[in-house]
Amino acid sequence: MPEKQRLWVLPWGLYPRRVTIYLEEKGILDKLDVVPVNITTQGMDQPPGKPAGSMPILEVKRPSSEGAEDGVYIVQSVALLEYLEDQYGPGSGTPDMRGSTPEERAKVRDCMSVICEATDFFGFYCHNASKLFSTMEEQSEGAAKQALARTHHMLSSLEKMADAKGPWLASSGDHPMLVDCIAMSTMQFAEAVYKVDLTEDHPRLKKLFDAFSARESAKMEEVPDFVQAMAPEMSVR
Ligand SMILES: N[C@@H](CCC(=O)N[C@@H](CS)C(=O)NCC(=O)O)C(=O)O
Repeated sequence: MPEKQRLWVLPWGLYPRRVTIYLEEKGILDKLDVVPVNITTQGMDQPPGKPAGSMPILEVKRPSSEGAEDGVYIVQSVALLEYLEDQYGPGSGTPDMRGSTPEERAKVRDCMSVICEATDFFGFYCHNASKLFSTMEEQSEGAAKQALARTHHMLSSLEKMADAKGPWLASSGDHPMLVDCIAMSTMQFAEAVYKVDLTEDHPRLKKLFDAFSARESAKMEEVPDFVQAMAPEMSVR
């Protein structure tokens, strides 16, 4: 039997969660060898075979031998989701999570761009406001304020674009699309790690969050104690 492709994840991490929620929703988690990477106050583990760098990382082609440089990897969550959707698209017996017409796909991608921008701003806010990063990075209260405001601005834009009926953002179907997995991971991570409710003042996102929370795919691993202890201490809220 061919070896499964390895997927390295920080199990509770913001960007890796996009992918694990998606895999659960598609029912294809068992197609990959999902490798959880541990993080402690000493830093991140480096399991054998994992390339250096942030997660998620998907191994498209395993290197010919340990340490060889001919392995092929995808290192950006959105590219990785698109690749998996290409592999397990219509006809694979799994839900189509990109849309079946150019218009539907455009709507999903449009909303994806907005939630990705909001997510990156939220991450920038956390790095500037949370005690978790205070000894590792130079922090700025002004930057934190601006980043949080931009996060909410983008979330408001997303709400305006969203399908009126819901709960899914870019379709009226019976299952979430790629954009919903991304939005859910952002809202869940914000709540679980930083105790920030990103759905406050965004009722349409709250509707998505509540519907998604009831699904099996939304079950999330425990956040390590040291992260839980420091992360929610924010200089700006
Ligand atoms: N733009 C990247 C961001 C990935 C990222 O920052 N991942 C975090 C975890 S949520 C990470 O792995 N941080 C640890 C590190 O950089 O070593 C993506 O979309 O995949």
